[in-house]
Amino acid sequence: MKKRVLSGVTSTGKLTLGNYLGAISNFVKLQTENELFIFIANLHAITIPIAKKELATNTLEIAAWYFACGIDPNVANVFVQSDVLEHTQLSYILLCNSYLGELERMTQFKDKMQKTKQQNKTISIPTGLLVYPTLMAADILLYEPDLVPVGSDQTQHLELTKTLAERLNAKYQANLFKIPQQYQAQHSHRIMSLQDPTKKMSKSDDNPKNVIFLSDDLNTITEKIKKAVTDSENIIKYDIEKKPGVSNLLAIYASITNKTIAEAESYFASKDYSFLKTEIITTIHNLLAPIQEKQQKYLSDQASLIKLLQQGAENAKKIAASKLQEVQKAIGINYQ
Ligand code: AQP
Repeated sequence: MKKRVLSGVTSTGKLTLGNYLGAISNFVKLQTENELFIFIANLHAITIPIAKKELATNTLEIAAWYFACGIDPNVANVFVQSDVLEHTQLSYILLCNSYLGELERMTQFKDKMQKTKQQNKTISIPTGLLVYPTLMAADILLYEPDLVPVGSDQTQHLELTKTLAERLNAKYQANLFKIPQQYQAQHSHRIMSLQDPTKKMSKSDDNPKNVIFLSDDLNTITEKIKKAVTDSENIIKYDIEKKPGVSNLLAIYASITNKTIAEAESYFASKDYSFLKTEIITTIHNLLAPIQEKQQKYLSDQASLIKLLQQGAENAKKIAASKLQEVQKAIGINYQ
C-alpha cells in the first residue's frame, strides 16, 4: 500500500538551493511510490513581518518551482495552506491543548524572536511566532501521514506534534490522531550559508551572498561561489568542524550529482579550490538552468497554475474536512 507523505515549504522568500536539495528533490523522488500532499505554507509565512505583494508573489513562485522541479500535479497533491481552512481550525483546537511553557521552550521561537528583535529593537514579538508549532501540528495531523519529510531543525516541532496528538488521544479518544514519523532522506545534507558555513542557507537571509537562489543566473552563481568562504589549506577534504566552507561545497556537489561524500572527495583528490569552485558553478548552473526555464513557463500561465493549486486544495480538503469533523465530534464542538 502507498504511504502518505506530507510536507511543505514556507513562502517567506525566494527558494534556495537548500530548499531544493533538502526538500523538493526528495518530494520528487518520493512521489512515484507514495501519496504526496505538498503545500505552500503561506500562513506560517505571516508569523514574521512580510509585505503583502511579496507574500502573494512568493506563493505563486514556489508553486511554479515545485512543478518545474518535477513534482507531477497528476500524482502529487500540491496546494496552498490558506486554501484549506481546516488547518487553522484544527490549529486552534491544538493551541487550546498546548501549554505556554512548551511553546516558549521551542528553540526556533527563541531564535526567530531574537532575530526579529535584532532587526528592529522596538518591535513587539507577534504571538503567531509563539504558536507556529500548533499550526504545524495541525498541518500534519489533519492528513494522518505515514512520513513527514522535514529537516532536523524541525525535529523539536515534530516532537511537540506527537505530544499534542498523544495528549488529545488520551483526553478524548484513543486513535483520534495518528502519531507522525519524521522522514530524513538518506545522504541528505544540510546546505550551509556560503559566507558563514556554520549557519544554514536560508531563504530569509538578509545577505544574498550567503545564498544560491533557484532563480540565480550563471553570472550570479559564479560570483557567489567564487566568494564562498573556504580556508587557506587548499586541501579538498570533508571535515565540518575544521573545514566548514569546503565541506559545504563538497556537500552541494555530492547532493546535486547524487554522489556520496567519499566519491566527491576522491573526484577532487589532488585538485585545488579553484577547480572545485569552477566545477560546482557548472554543476549548479546545469541543474538550475532547465528548471528556471520550466518555472518561467508555469509562471507565464497563472490561470493554469492556480487551477492546479485549486485541484490540489480540493483533494486535500476531502481528507482534512473529514479529520476535522471527527475531532470536532470527539471534543464536543459538533453539537448537532
Ligand atoms: N539549507 C538547507 N539545507 C537543507 N534543507 C533545507 N531546508 C531549508 N533550508 C535548507 C528544507 O526545506 C524545507 C522547507 O523549509 P521551510 O521553508 O518551511 O523552512 P526553513 O527550514 O526554515 O527554510 P528556510 O529556507 O531556512 O526558510 P526561512 O528563511 O524562512 O526560515 C524543510 O524541509 C527544510 O528542512
